[in-house]
Amino acid sequence: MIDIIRADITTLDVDAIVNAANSSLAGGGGVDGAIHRAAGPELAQAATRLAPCPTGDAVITPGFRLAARFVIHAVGPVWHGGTHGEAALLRRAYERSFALAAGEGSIASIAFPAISTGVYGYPKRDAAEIALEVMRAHEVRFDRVVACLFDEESVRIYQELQSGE
Ligand code: AR6
Repeated sequence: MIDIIRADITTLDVDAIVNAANSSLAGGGGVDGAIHRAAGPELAQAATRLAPCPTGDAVITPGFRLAARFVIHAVGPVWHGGTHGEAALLRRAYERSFALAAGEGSIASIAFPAISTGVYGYPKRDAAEIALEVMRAHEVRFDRVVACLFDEESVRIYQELQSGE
């Protein structure tokens, strides 16, 4: 069962947190800014060495000052109305994050924010359907998979989808 919580993802004691990054991997606003502030400047140094990261892909770095040992920086799509491959790109961002987590070998717990649903404008319910579908497909390989949400509406949407509404 996916663990749906409302929290600041930077506070979580999990092996890896996923960042909703942009291709430059240099930090930004929203959850990206919060993660970079909490991890310290080493995070941007490590991440930008791996830039640019195409939309729909992800890279992995250490978590530096975070409790999480790793940060997986995933680049979700900007919403352009839904006819520009957004769904496939969002799905790939989640899939690539799981592939990196599995490939690392020592990641048993992982937390995801609602990628693309802030500044990037992806409709929350459509994004949540994709996020939960990919999380469910991979959860058996992990002790804990967390959907870490920041706003009440996202929590309600995820809970509704989880309960089959
Ligand atoms: N913990 C968990 N979730 C959070 C946090 C937090 N501390 N802060 C915000 N959220 P966004 P995007 C939620 O805009 O849409 C950045 O500038 C937020 O409520 O962070 O993928 C990057 O550098 C929303 O539900 O990411 C990129 O340029 C979700 O995280 C761009 O924004 C994602 O919102 C990426 O846009």
